[in-house]
Amino acid sequence: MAPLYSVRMRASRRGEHMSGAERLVRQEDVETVCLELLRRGRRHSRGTADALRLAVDLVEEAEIVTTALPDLLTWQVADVAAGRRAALCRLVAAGVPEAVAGAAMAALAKGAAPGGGVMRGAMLVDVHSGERLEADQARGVRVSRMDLLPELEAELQQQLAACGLNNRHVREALVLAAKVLSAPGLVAELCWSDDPDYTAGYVAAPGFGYQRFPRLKPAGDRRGGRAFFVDGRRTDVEALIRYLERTPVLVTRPGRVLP
Ligand code: WAQ
Ligand code: MG
Ligand code: MG
Ligand code: MG
Repeated sequence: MAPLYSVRMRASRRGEHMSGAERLVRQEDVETVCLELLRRGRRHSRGTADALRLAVDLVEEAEIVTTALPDLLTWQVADVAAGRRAALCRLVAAGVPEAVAGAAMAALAKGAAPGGGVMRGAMLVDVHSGERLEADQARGVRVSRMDLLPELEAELQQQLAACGLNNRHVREALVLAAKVLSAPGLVAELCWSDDPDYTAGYVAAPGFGYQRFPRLKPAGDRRGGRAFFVDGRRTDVEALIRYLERTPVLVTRPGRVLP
């Protein structure tokens, strides 16, 4: 395999997170991807950035892990309240106690960072105690060093286009969820976007797929985020965080996209 480079971007405005992205690319694509992320981070639906960071790191080839995309399905929901009820119900089905799932949803709804802002990364929630395990609750755990094998891109875009879902939010969230679901001790993930013009979100879990809900927040709402539910009793949390942040994961196998 040719060497891969991790390319990460984060953009902020007066210290507030605006957008971010993480890719794993071949050497000949590093420049193009840097430029693409620079342009994307500068102007975002959350606001124009006043600071932007780009990081490029060569990835240790021997460390690369491969995984599959989760199967995708959509639950049609009439409104935000129905979407949140359905998401809660799917989290419970995935093994998260209702009280723990409900508390995490409430935290995302009001802004999970201290003071109610948006976090750059995800909350890490113990399914047994409901406690938050991430060291920095303003930042959270930012999953990085993952991407889709370039040879799978066209197939994925076709599958998604057939369901009217071929947009960047879906493609990137699927890849992120693929890495998250491959992590040791991970029970489930809950997400909805912090982009004011994107109201969809999902619940994902190992062996359960990526189950999306078109409405998990009202249009115009700038609050969103992610919660990773973990089995705190049986998981080395430090190792889990290291895996999420550092281990390069390449998605080499497609999933199904259900109509
Ligand atoms: N690692 C951890 N948390 C992240 C990451 C990451 N790499 N990227 C984003 N987050 C967190 C962070 O708190 C953001 O504020 C929040 O998630 C939302 O990020 O239709 O667009 O990039 O199926 O705005 C999901 C639904 C869209 C897609 C998710 O998230 C669909 C989305 P965004
Ligand atoms: Mg983003
Ligand atoms: Mg994103
Ligand atoms: Mg966003």
